[in-house]
Amino acid sequence: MESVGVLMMCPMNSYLEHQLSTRFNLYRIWTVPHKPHFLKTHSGSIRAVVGNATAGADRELIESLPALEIVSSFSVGLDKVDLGCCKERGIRVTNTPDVLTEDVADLAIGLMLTTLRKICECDRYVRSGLWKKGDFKLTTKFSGKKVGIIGLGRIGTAIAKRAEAFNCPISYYSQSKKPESNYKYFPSVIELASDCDILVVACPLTEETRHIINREVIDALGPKGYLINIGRGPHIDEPELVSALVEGRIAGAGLDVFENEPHVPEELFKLDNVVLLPHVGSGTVETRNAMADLVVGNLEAHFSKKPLLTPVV
Ligand code: 8YV
Repeated sequence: MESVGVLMMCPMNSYLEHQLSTRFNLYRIWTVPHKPHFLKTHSGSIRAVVGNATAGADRELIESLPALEIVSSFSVGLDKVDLGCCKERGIRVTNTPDVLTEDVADLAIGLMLTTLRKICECDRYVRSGLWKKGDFKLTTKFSGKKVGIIGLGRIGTAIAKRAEAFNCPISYYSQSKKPESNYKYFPSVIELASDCDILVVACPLTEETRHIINREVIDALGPKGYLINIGRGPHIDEPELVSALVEGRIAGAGLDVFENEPHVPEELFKLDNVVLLPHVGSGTVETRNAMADLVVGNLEAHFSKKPLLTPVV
């Protein structure tokens, strides 16, 4: 397969890069000085694109690559891939489901605990020597809080299971009620937000879920409510969230994702009611290696005409 051209869209993971480079003719687009010229010269030989949550395959890229057969994403979320365009052109698409579910769910629980118990602020308190001047203020209990989850897919379900171990009553919103679930279902996000203490975003980003957290939802969550986002930045109307946090219209937020990563609204830096993480939900060595193995395995399967491991399209 050494002659198969594979185009990687941004630096993602050194193990993945190594595995790809030993099997395929790997092009790293971020190292190319003039992209349009590069694409023109190599378009005939690029048969696969490897993207991730940051850079995928939009219509413009897909249309500039006439030999493209497959897009293999180093992510479970496919919001950076034009799935409609891939379908139209018979281009296969794969992602990395399941292998990252536990890590992302673990991180969601971590965000709930760090946000309510102010663990990061406690750490800053000790490091800055403030403890010598007095005890840390009291925080908010996590166990038993009502957790409302938007999206009861693989990750949402894994979060629910973990939160249950903390005696948290679970409710959820999704497009339709899940007959297999005993959790309380709300047919709208507003109703879910009004009824829970902690609202967690765990659904895919689509046209329907963009800004699913808007001012109305934030106000329904209210001044004692917390918002946790391990989905995608654009799920939240970010300026609305920032003003709600600044004005104390919600109690706090734990955010792993932002609208314009790696840029985070600077107003948040001075707030102690937020925990800010650099999109690390799946960021463990074990999980990123498993994701890389899936990306490579899908490409190998495709180019040896075997069934794909995790096909989406
Ligand atoms: C990654 C993700 O951060 O799977 C997803 O949808 O957002 C992540 O696992 C990313 O794609 C790794 O580069």
